[in-house]
Amino acid sequence: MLAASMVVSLAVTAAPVAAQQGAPSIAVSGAVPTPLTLTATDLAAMPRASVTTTNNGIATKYEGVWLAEVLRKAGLPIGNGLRGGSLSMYVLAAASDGYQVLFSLGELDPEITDGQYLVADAADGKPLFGEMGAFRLVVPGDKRGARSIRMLASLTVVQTKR
Ligand SMILES: Nc1nc2c(c(=O)[nH]1)N[C@H]1C(S)=C(S)[C@@H](COP(=O)(O)O)O[C@H]1N2
Ligand SMILES: [Mo]
Repeated sequence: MLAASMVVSLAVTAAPVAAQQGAPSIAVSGAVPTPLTLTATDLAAMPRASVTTTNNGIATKYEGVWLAEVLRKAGLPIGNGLRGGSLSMYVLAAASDGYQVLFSLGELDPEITDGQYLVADAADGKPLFGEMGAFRLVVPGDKRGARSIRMLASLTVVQTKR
């Protein structure tokens, strides 16, 4: 009797936990026409790009999707349409450990700067995992890796102009 009731209570508590532990994703929200929740499957279906970083002489090839493409998918005017009010927008990238990094929308537009901002889901041919998290925003042009936010969980777009 006791064993049977334990089995039942385990089953009841395990189901919600499994639902919470669904595929890792990046929430794209805020001042965007089309809020998104992107999983690795979604990123795999988007235009792919890669960058190589070198850290203490060790090269790492990150693969993923340009951040600009993610923002375009969320309906932002990347490219020719990025002008006027869009240039007073920013993107707050946040990780599951609480780390946050801020980018202006203008710096992320490949028609405005040569900056590279990759939403990476793989390194050296393997999916990211562990303390990297499933996703990392890699900024290879930076002198230090401080803005290359691991465990990327959300991108919140904010319009400052009123
Ligand atoms: N989520 C998260 N990302 C982070 C950090 C962090 O504390 N949390 N530290 C940053 C800093 S200060 C550096 S220098 C790099 C280190 O990345 P690396 O281990 O690939 O060299 O990660 C960056 N990304
Ligand atoms: Mo750092």
